[in-house]
Amino acid sequence: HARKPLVVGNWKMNGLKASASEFGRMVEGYGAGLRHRVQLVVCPPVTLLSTFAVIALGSRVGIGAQDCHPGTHGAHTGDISAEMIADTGAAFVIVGHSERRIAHRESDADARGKVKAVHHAGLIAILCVGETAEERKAGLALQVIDGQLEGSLPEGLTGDDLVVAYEPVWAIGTGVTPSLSDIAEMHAHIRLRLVERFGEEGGRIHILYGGSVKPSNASDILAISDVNGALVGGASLKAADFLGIASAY
Ligand code: G2H
Repeated sequence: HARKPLVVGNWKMNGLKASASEFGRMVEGYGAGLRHRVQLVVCPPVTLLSTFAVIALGSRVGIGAQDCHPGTHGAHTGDISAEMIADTGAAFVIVGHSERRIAHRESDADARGKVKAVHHAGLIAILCVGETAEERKAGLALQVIDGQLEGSLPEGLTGDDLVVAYEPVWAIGTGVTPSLSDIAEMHAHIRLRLVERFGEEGGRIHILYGGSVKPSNASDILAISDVNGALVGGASLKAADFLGIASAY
């Protein structure tokens, strides 16, 4: 893999202005020892994007949003476009997180429209895919992921436009993770599909694991081949935990 591993923090609906000091500690710790080994990205709520982008200036810590609207502008009360996100200084947008697929009934087609919008705005999409517990029990995990990748990815993406995050829905915020061999199987499978789809570029796309990553399990998970980093929720809120995970590299 040509590029640095990528560790992304997804703050979800957490964080107020006062959280800037915690983010500042992440930026400091990253500069102090990690920045040559790993790329760090934090996705705070949209209200903090500009503030965090200013704090991150010059540090090479990336900033991302957690969602966007597929359109460019217009009468969409409450929505945020990819261009608005770019305007804050952010470089990444998470798309199709299972919490959005479930709570906001987002489909693969919705995710596809958003990935396109992110691409057109010159940002990098972090597309989330993942099966439910029922789907895994029924032996359908690989098939479900195939369907999500097929349905959510527009044509013509490269390793510079796209990151894929595998997040089994049953591992999110539960403290439970798949076995290392199940993670390895899924990541190898996703790699195969990305290469089928995008040729050589498919080999350059980062594939992140997400779901209950913490400092104590990070080194085992991040050592798996074709795991090119992590998407971290709960454990990304505290600098000590988040930097502890990134230190696995
Ligand atoms: C999965 C993950 C981050 P957590 O949603 O996207 O959250 O690490 O809290 O399971």
